[in-house]
Amino acid sequence: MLTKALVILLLFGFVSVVAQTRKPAGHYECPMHPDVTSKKPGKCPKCGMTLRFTKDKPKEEAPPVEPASTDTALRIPDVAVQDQNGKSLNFYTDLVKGKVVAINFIFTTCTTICPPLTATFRRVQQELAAQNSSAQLISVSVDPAIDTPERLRDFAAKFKAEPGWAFVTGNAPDINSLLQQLGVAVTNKNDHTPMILIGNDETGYWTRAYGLSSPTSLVKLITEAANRK
Ligand SMILES: [Cu+2]
Repeated sequence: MLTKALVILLLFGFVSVVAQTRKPAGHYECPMHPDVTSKKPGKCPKCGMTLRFTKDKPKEEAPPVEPASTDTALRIPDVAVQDQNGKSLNFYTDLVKGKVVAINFIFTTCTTICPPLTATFRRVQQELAAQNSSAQLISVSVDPAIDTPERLRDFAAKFKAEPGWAFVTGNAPDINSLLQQLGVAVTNKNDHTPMILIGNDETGYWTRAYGLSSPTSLVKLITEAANRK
């Protein structure tokens, strides 16, 4: 009886070793939470993003994503956009130039991370207002074909956005080039990242942060950006 069980156990071990050597070495990983890994495809339990197939690193693991990294060389394109009131604006000139801004990336039909991202921004706006901060918030649609200014206006109203928070869309080529230059372009909108760009245009200081961090820690990063000389 014991020998039989042992044989079966050994056989299982052998089969699984064979199966593993035949599979390409890799695993599924959340683009935003590298600590969330899985052998099978699925969604991240932390943010709901679709896990991406990632080849196993031969030796050294990639360094963990830092909460914020500086990006001083960032160029903000001046593409034509429309805000939630249907107003035509130039992205850099009207929304960023000379300002301290925090930018996130959303689409109104998103059922995963955009509602919590937007709720976080709402609380960031309240905390900034309480501190008399002049920092501005910008939410860029990653789905400009669907997200008309009207849809953005309804979305903004749902999250009680106050003035000083622009929701922008535009024609697809313009928005795509904007996303590309900000380093957040994705081929599938559902793979969009919960990343927030925080910057101080006057000093050219830019940093990236995880968009689902606590509002307080985001406000701290925005205030730090504002105080950069
Ligand atoms: Cu989303």
